[in-house]
Amino acid sequence: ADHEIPHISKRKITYSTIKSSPFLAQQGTEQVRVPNVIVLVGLPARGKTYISRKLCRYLNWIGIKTKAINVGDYRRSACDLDNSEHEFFSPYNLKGTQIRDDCARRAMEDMGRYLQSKEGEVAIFDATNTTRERRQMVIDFCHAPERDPKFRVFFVESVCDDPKIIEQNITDVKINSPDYKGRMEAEQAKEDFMKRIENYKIQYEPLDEDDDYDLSFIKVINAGRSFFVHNVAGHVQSRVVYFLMNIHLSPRSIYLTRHGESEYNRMGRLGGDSPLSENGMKYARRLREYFEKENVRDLRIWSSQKIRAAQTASFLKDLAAHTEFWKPLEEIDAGICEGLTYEEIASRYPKQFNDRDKDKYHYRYPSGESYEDLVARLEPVIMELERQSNVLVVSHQAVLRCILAYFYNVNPSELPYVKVPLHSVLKLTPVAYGCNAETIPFNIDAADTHRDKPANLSPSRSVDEALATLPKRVVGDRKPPTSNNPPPLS
Ligand code: ADP
Ligand code: FDP
Ligand code: F6P
Repeated sequence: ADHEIPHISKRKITYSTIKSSPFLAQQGTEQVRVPNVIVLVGLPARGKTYISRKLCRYLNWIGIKTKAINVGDYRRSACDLDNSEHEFFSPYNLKGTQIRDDCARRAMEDMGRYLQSKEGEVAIFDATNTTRERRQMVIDFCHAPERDPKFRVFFVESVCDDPKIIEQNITDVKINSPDYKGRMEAEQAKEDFMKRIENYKIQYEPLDEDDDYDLSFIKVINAGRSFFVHNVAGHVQSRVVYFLMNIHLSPRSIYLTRHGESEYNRMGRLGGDSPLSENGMKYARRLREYFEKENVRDLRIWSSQKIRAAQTASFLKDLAAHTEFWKPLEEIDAGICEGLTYEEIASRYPKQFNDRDKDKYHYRYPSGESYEDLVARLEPVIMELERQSNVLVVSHQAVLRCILAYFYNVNPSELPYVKVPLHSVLKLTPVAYGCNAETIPFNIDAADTHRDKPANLSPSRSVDEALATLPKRVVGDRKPPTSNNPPPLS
């Protein structure tokens, strides 16, 4: 699996053994799904919850059903918040230690139920797990005799000795947690949290290449400056490693926009390769003015290769450090429906139109694509977005829905209905556990291309019922044409 590990300059990567083994285990002649457990390890304020949530979002987005379980939440609901001060976390506090172990056990049981229910494929166990004894408890649970197949365990340890990062994490996140918020002043909370860390340090046993030789793990050192990867087994683990090696914490913004309005947008026609309308050209010019003012350092522009996107991006070219035209950023391929309007599809292919409304995420246009296909096509784009600094993506309605779903954790049934209007920019800026989103509308007329899910999903519905949520058309007759020949693509 070496080819799956990227070369990242400026980062030190040490590989121990990387075993290649399939996601599905073979039992007799039958293939069985192997549940995976990802166990976080590390002192408090090392980004474990951040990593858990981000990984959870990514795995769900690529279609691997994942749940992150935070043991801190169990502790907060199990006992009085007065028990959140540093004394509670001392290894010499027997009652505290017992409560923490009980919480970990209850969280593990919930995790087991989730993985056993077949609802879940991966569980992320987010606690400090700083002692070998605790880690052994998790392994014993995952490898319990009654489990068939056993849960595959992968440890992700975050090691950080950079006082600036730790201080920042405490200020940004910890003092605002329910443990402290409204109960203590910021300075007092910071001081208490530092003492909590000292209490965990007394017992901390980091993962070790020799002492933990049989375990599978990655150590993320100083927020990704270097990595130690050991004994990776299986598809999920190798994807996790690849993902963790690509994410970074440097401040930056990601700008997303659709191309300016196209001739086809005005006619309500899907796909094709038509040029910008007059309004679309106006938007491209205004977009340039916006980026002149934004003055973004080392801006990279990634545009779809379609004419309408390339035209939009070309207005900005000299403001960017680098402009690239990516095939994977092209709009969903509507197959036999390319160039048609929704009205034409509803009247020519009523069954196809109905099937798409019933399950828009999984529906694949004949000779074309589904949203699910799009997500698979966009995975390298997301990975590259994670690696890069400031980026502007110029793409299309369906593609941007998929990208937004990754950042906002939108589930597959809602993803194809995310609103991405023409002539506006969405600016995403990462903060603590998620990202801030700012929508910048440009107030330039544009066609509305968003069609909501209609109420009537019956296969026997009329064309009018199928078209009940049709957006207002700018140009052309709304009635379906009588001819069966689709119009030529421009
Ligand atoms: P923990 O769960 O370890 O107590 P948190 O996840 O709550 O810590 O800390 C969140 C902060 O950690 C975020 O502000 C984020 O910027 C930072 N962070 C994310 N990844 C890492 C990492 N690998 N090392 C150190 N800090 C990180
Ligand atoms: P968090 O809430 O950030 O996830 O500070 C450690 C802690 O942080 C405590 O809240 C929680 O009790 C603990 O993690 C869970 O781990 P342990 O079971 O190892 O204590
Ligand atoms: O109408 C503009 C457009 O980008 C088409 O090219 C594309 O087929 C469509 O939007 C995707 O949106 P939906 O999946 O809602 O039909």
